[in-house]
Amino acid sequence: MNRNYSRLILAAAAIWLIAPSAVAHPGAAPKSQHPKHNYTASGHAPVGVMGDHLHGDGEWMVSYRFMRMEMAGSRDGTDTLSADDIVTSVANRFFGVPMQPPTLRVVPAEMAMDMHMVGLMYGLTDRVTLTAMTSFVTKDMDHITFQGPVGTTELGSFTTKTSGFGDTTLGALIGVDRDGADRWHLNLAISLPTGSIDETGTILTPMNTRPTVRLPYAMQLGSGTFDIKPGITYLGRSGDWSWGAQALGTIRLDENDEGYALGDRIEGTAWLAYDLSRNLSVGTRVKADSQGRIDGIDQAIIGPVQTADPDNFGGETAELLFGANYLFTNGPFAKNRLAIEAGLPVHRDLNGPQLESDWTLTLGWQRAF
Ligand SMILES: [Cu+2]
Repeated sequence: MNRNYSRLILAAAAIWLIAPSAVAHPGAAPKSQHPKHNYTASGHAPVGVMGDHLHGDGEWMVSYRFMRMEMAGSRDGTDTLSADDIVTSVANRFFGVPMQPPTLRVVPAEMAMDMHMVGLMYGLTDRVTLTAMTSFVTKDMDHITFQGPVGTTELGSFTTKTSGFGDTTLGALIGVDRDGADRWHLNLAISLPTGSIDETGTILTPMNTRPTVRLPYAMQLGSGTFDIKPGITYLGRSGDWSWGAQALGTIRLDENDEGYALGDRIEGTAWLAYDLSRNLSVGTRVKADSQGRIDGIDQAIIGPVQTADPDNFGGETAELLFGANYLFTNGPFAKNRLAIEAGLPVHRDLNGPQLESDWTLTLGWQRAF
């Protein structure tokens, strides 16, 4: 963590701590000006979209999202690679370092990632909503180790596991055009490196030893860098139909303490939803994601495995998702929202070899006050 950025944290924290009390709320300000879209299930985008809606002056929202992603099998570009392909044909970038074989010898087979995300939103004014989000992440990766420096004889398998807090995002949504059927806002956020980047685990080497080492990039919990996340969001509505689109970037401001920065990223998404009732909407969404390779290298991450090579990171993916939103409007659960969204990959062009995603699932709960 670069100390020069401690001011950024302080500034962001100050906005959060001071700004709400600095804005006058004479008495209990009426919230009747909130347009109808805040009070239908489709007033919020599919639950996988972040920073999709503004809140009215003085309104709070807390949210919890659970996201699971599962990956299995490897791919380089758009071609799938078997474990045998990898250990016979993919060069080990660390060959030449003592004990490092010429080709890869350890192959990731599967990975599961769970993220528990807790978010807070606050309507500073009708035009500006502050956002904060942090997460708790669990990662599990299963590997196969092949015996010795060459050949396709399997020696055994092992699993590495990490868990802890991920990075934390503080930001603001700024309404540009908030009236009428078409609405626009800007997304501005910074990501703070609260997630660990020096997690370790015990591995099985091709020489049948079991050392504890720093785990590869994909098993770390945070980026280790301060990132800025600029974006723009569009929302439209006509009758029972609503739609929207969002573009969001992640720009790493520096390299982290271990000497690298994850690739910059741009994500674009567009969705369409239909109101079955005021309480229930169903929707579909496409999401495209492009991320660069890792810039730099962590000298402590080394091994005959694809995940230890910073060039095997990022790529282009597209996903097709389906989901539903439910809004309680009456009774003791009024103002609570529940949502689900599941996605399948439709395009994966990876800087590989890299594990490829199989599916994602997001469940969410939101409550406004
Ligand atoms: Cu909200």
